[in-house]
Amino acid sequence: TKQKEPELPLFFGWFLLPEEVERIKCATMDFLKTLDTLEAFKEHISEFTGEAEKEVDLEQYFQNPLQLHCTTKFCDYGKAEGAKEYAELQVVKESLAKSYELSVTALIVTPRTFGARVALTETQLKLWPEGADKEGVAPALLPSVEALPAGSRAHVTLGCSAGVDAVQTGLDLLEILALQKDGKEGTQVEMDLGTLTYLSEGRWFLTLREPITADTTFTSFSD
Ligand code: 2AM
Repeated sequence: TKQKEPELPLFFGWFLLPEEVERIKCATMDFLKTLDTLEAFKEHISEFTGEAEKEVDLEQYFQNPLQLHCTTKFCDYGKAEGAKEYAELQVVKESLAKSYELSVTALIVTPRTFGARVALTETQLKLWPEGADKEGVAPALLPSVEALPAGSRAHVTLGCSAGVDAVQTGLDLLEILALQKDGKEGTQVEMDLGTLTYLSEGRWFLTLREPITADTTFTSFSD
């Protein structure tokens, strides 16, 4: 008899431990609370609300994801390209259920997403699939993305605005990194947590003075 193929998960990734989730949520929510009170932010409020005078409560604007994590490979139960190959990698199999410390070096806010940029270590990069950075990237952005170091897309989605899918966070991050590389930074504001930079069209990037670390477990997830 033929053996049944092992089923593939929705995705693989590093999942923040429950006690870490609270800590990260507190720190990042404090940032959101401050951001929407800044004059620099208010000047560009229409990029979030569509109207110049309207106010926005960013804490309400973004809906929280259920479990904070940094996706490595989106498998879509095997429908995604390269899913099976990834699941069968020795390094993936060996790393399941192991602990990893992720380092968050920046936060991004756009009209669509709120996310944390993750700086991967050499060891963590071994779990980052080849070509993952450019998957689903618009052709116009591809040359800039290909010029970024591997793992540039690594992030934790902290929230999405109504009707936006989490996959957008990585795309927003790449767009911001590409604009930065081209020297397209606008207004800069010094905050307690670090330097906040505006990058047009409602895109904000906070470079953290001190990285925020978070303990995680590498595992697969299926709904
Ligand atoms: P995220 O990594 O930005 O949070 C389940 O949908 C998870 O897989 C989410 O965490 C989501 O985004 C990620 N995801 C969904 N579709 C994806 C895709 N096409 N490519 C990469 N990641 C995807």
